[in-house]
Amino acid sequence: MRTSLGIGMPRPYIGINIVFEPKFWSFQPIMTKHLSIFFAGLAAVFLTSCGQGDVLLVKDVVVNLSPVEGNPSAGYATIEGGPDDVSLVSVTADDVMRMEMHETVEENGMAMMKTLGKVPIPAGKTVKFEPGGKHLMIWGIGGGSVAQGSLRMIFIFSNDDRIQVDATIKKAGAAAADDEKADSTE
Ligand SMILES: [Cu+2]
Repeated sequence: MRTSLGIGMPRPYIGINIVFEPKFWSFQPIMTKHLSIFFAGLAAVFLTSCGQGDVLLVKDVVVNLSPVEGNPSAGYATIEGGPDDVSLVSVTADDVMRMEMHETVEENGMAMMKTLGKVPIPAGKTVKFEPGGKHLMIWGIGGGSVAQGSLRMIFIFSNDDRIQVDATIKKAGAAAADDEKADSTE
């Protein structure tokens, strides 16, 4: 009994090794091929969605620094809509006291400022914050940001996208001065 088991035991192991190893190796190229087809498919999906050009993004962010201490500065930006309609719900920055979204509107021949709770950003459309229209009103920009000439901001959207940008701080020009005059009528 013992002797026959002792002799018999190694044989199945040898058999398994010899029979299964070549099969195992021959499976590998097939699996790799399937995986590469899978990844190629994924890449195609990503390329397709990128190819449409509808990626939510924020660019050309500029702050026109107020020349008058205590007066708010104005911020401008270009926002390109993504694949879906969203709203810009807030713009924040760590290094400011307060920031609001405003729109300059004309009422009875007078330029007035209106606070905006949210700004619709339609899919694939460009929305501009620019002098005389929508703008950011910024109070109390930190001296460090002013000294380095840039202010880090986060644009928060209704789909929970948060886009961080470094706005260029420009010393006050004519456009900024006009905007502050309008703001003082608030
Ligand atoms: Cu304003």
